[in-house]
Amino acid sequence: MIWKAPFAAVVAAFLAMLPSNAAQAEDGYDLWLRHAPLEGEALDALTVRPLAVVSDQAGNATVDIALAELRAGLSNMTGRAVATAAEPGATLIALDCDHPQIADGGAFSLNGSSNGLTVYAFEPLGCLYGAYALLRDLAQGTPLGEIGYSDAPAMPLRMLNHWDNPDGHVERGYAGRSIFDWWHLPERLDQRMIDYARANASIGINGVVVNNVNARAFMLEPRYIVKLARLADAWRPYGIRVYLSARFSAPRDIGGLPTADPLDPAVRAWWKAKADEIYAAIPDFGGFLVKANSEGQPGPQDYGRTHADGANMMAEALGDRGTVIWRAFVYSEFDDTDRHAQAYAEFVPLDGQFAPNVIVQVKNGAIDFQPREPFHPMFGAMPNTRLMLEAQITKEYLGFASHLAFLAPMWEEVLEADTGHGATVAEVVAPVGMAGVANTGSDRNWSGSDFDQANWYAFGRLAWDPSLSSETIAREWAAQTFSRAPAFLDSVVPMMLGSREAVVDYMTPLGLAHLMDTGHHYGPAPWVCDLERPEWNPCYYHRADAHGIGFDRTERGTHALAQYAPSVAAQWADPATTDPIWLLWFHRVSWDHPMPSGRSLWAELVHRYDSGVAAVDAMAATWADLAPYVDAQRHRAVTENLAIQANEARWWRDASLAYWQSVNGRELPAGTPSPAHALDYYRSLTFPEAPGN
Ligand code: GCV
Repeated sequence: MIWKAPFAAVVAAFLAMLPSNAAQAEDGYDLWLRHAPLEGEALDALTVRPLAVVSDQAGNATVDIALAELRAGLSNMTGRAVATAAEPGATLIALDCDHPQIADGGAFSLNGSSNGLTVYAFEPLGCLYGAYALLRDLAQGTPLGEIGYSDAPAMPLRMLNHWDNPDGHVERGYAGRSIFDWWHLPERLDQRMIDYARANASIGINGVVVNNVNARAFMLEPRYIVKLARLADAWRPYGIRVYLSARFSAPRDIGGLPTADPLDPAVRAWWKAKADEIYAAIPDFGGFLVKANSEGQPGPQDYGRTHADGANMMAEALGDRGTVIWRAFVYSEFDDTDRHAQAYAEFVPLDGQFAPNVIVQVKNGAIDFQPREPFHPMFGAMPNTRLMLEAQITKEYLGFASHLAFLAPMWEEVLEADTGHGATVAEVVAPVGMAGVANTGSDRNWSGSDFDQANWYAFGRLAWDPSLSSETIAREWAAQTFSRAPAFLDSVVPMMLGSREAVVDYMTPLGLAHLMDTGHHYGPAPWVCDLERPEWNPCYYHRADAHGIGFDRTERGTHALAQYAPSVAAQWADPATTDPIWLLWFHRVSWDHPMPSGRSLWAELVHRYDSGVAAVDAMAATWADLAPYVDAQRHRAVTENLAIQANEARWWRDASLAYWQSVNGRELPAGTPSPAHALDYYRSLTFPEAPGN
């Protein structure tokens, strides 16, 4: 076997030339916490001397997790064992989790010294966050000696909302079944529950609502409280508090009362007793999330009471132990005003009436998580109410799990928006927090696709620090998840940053919205005009006819624009000066309307659809070139998703154009390919089995 040694040497030399991790097959389970082997200066800095990770507070559950994470992460990155006690001459990573000069709430400071680095924090959770931050920096290839800064979360509440049902189905979930195995809890706690907490803690998530806002009352029963308590115990060391979506009619549904009227003393007593029962099992229970009087859910209006009456009643039951998060996502089929205006109309008059432990949770836009929406006019309009932002991480309206759409630019757009009330959206919600509708599921890669992990990551990072740029987040995530090679990052980051705009272009360009098919929201159906609830019809939103297209929300139309502060409304009042990305959201214009590009509206619309399709083709080409940097398994998975996306982008473009042509009778601009099929074909497609419905 004389050839073996040289052959092995040649293989080793060849592998060394390849970008890191190219040879290892990976299934995505490790998310951004892979801690891939370092090289060069970053490796030298950690291996020049023996490495030790220590803390005087070892023995505290949270500190122990921080120590274990650092030891495992450093060992993976350096290929060396990491000592658990200080040794003379060692590089020492120390955790000081009892430091009076650091603020509470998770703040930390990373301080380098000649013999290593100390993570200072006021409390163990700060040390845990500091440990994850240190690992994040190292995993991106930053040499230890260059790391030194302080950080603190900008928002107190950084939470995920799961739309997971107790039977394992996830509403708007595209990553398999629910990660919560309620059936086997409390006896069996899946390892995934720990890995999930770990992933969340690594990005600063500190609250989880475990069940769907379309809630089942039985999840408040004792048999579920013990299950929840097991989860709470498992997640506590990771700094995560559990919350429950509570069905407002629970006193009637499971409590044996004839009513759920929030002003009824028996109902109030029922909620108080229920809260006491939960706190007896879970002393740090976070509180209730409530969807009331929305899409068929029960609520205080069923009894002629207001949202404030309902929220305050539950807040009284929790007392200073917890928080009621009351959703502002309300609209009614019995209200014929513009759906856009209904939440503001219901909630803004209640400003100042909510109890101190009530938070009103507002979706980023006034309709429903569309690929692009202007910020919700409630932000800034309720100065005496604690408002929290709700974003959707799962891509209900952005192509499910198979379309690559990095959502940080969408959230950045909202967070940076100036409300005209003296604050940006980020500034309005910073004292309270952000919630993201989770995209996790039982799929091995958690999110249904590798790139959807980036949205989970980005949500956490933005909730921690809304001033982070999408580019920074994309770079961090891609370096940790795939490869830190500059050539890879310089290519993949721009691809990610442009990906959401591509979806907007091929689905709902120029301010169009809600053109997805009914119920499951998969694929285009702009032709749907006959659903019983008017505001569920795509036609309600596009209002296209032979003369023009778009929703007039100016004073000539529904006047919903008036809900924005005057300086903001002024930007969107005139179609001639409205940024084209919002044009059809606020205006109805003729197909010949002149656009800033010099094209007519019709030509511009076609151009945008084509741009969206071309952008997906470009993403696929970029990704193909990146094969040397990514393990074959994940590279192939992304490639296959991009192929689905390329087909579906064309489907969206072709079906939409075929429909618009049937309405406006216009030819496509010269040189533009015709839709592949006639409109009837697109209309005939049905997908009753589409996931997440
Ligand atoms: C949980 C949209 C979704 C629903 C979701 C609702 C909400 O309407 O399609 O699935 O219900 O928003 O946010 O409550």
